[in-house]
Amino acid sequence: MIDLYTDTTPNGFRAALILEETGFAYCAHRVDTQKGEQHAPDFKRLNPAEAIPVIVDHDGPSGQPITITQSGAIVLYAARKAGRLIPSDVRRHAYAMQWFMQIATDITSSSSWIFNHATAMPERSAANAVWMEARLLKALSVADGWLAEHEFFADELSVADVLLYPNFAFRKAMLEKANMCSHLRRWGETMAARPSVQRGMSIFKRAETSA
Ligand SMILES: N[C@@H](CCC(=O)N[C@@H](CS)C(=O)NCC(=O)O)C(=O)O
Repeated sequence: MIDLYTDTTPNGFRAALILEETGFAYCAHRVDTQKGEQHAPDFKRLNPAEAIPVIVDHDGPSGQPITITQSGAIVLYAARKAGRLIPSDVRRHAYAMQWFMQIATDITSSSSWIFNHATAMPERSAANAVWMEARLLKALSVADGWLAEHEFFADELSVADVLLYPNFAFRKAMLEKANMCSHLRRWGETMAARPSVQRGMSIFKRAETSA
């Protein structure tokens, strides 16, 4: 059994998606970051960085429990444990790793995150928000160009697709409004049709506990 501590944010949904996709039994606990529950002492013991998502796999390596933070690390851990979503073919493996890194660093951390916080920073600037939106759209356009010639980032479903989907879902309306990234939106529809993605994205709309 895996305990998942998460919230309804892109990073949080990544962990839910990989657990749904790999089919491990898990129990979801909501940590409401808007209410500051990530700062509670019990949660801080799980992640001193005071951020979701966190998993505790009670059947970890050698049967011993393991606690893992960082959405990307959780995606890779579950994929490896399941023996899925990390292609063994060398070319596909390289594509999966390249896009996993590009999504984790260029698309989500240095573009989507900054854009998201542009309106919440102590000194707000409309010009900065416009600049950050353009930067995010550029980063997403690079993924769009790749997906024009690839059904999935590694030509088969992989950890890279799981990593990006929640961020894409949060930015879909922006892309539609800008009438941009048709290939990325086609990929998003393919992902959205997966029952595992639907379950992961509605994790707290369903029962509080999922197994
Ligand atoms: N790099 C981390 C980022 C984790 C993160 O920033 N989580 C946010 C929610 S998406 C959070 O818990 N923020 C709480 C806070 O900043 O106080 C990951 O990928 O898991």
